[in-house]
Amino acid sequence: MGAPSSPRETGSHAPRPLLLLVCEPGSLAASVRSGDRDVRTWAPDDAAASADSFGGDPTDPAAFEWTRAARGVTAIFDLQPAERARQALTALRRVRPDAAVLLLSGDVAELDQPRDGTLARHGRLRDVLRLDLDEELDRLEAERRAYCLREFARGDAVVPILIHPDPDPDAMSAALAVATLLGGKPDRTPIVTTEDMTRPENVRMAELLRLRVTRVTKAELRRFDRLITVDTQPRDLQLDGRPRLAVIDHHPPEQGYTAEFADIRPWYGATATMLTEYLRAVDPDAVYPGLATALLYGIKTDTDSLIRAVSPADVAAYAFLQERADLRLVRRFERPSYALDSVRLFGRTLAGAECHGDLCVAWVGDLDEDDGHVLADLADFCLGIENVTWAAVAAVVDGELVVTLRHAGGGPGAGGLARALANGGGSGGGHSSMGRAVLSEDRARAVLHGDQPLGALQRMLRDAMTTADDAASRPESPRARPA
Ligand SMILES: [Mn+2]
Repeated sequence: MGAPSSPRETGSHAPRPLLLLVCEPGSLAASVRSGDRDVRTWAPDDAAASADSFGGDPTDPAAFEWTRAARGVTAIFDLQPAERARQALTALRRVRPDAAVLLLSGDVAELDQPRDGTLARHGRLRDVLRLDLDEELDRLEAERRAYCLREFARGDAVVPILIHPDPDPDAMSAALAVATLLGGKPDRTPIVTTEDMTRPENVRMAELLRLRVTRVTKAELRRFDRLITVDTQPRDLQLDGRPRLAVIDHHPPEQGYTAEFADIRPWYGATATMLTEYLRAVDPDAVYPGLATALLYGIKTDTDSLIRAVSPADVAAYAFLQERADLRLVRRFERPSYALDSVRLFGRTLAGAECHGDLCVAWVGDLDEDDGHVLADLADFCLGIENVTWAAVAAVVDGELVVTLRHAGGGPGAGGLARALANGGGSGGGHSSMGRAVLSEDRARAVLHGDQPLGALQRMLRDAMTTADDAASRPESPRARPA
């Protein structure tokens, strides 16, 4: 008998994870339904074969070979005797070490491996059908992920946790959660980044939570044997498969690396949500108030207070964290504390901003590298101007021309425009609503050679918008780091 049909697509999301039912004939397997998973039932004889079933000897890994490419695999085994169930468990894990497994075999004492994503339950399938199966399996899957991540980290004395440059609250809180999950020893699991934080509220959050984020170079990162990347995927880092990687992220999957452990869920609003699930599954008490506060703030900022790109999982994690978080501390993170010089710079820049139709362009002039966040704040503000759906704020930082973009609307948007701007020399990327382009020193000089930087910027942006529209029908190039 051949392999069953591949999991079907659900909307714009990735294929759904699989739920395998490996039960003795005559059980109630056919009556199992799952809201979140595609169910595939083991049918030992060809007569029962269908698109939703699979055959083969379940104690032989070959029977599970077809699940190798599935997004996620969870299994329920109800086989007699217990020894046979154990062999089936081993066979499945040979192909999918990440699979969570619920064992229903009668004599289970020797099968029970607490906290590794294997749950042995007394009873038979009909007993389990009375439970909220999806909830139970969700927890089991999170437990298995946590177990696999811990196994990965056991491989070395020091395993750094890498977050993206200029880290945001989602990245920092998720990294803190990973460190906590792995024992909470900063010397063993230091949190590292390649570029320091610039936004004042992020710096304040790190200070108030006494979070230590160490700046490292790419060369230093490559000296480690193992790395865990959180809220980011490691482009241009691995050489010949080194360092070995575990990747936890909610951005779309990227190419250019191989990971030994990968948990990538782009339909989640925040990586903090994913880590909240890990901790809830293995040790809810490990979510101490400071960590709960950080994770809640991470979800809040990445989802714009649960109104942007939010999933039911984000809402559930938020509700769990709210009971444990210090909400007064969150309000202290959010209270702005701008330097007086920055405020005067805001005033000068806004006074000179020009709006034509739906585009607002503002020119800051020379800007200190540490004040990079000023561009994002100004761009956010300019997008709030009447009739404006595109905002661009530019400055010269360290000789390079940095353009921060905002867009209200869909399509490739700000990220697409940033990529189009970068086409003539530089780097650019971002989401539909936020983008950022950095143009090389030569390019900056060529664009700004006159004494009318605003006019030059407007022309460059209009040209790039035309190119971006043309490119919109082509497949998207790999994303740059989050804006
Ligand atoms: Mn994030």
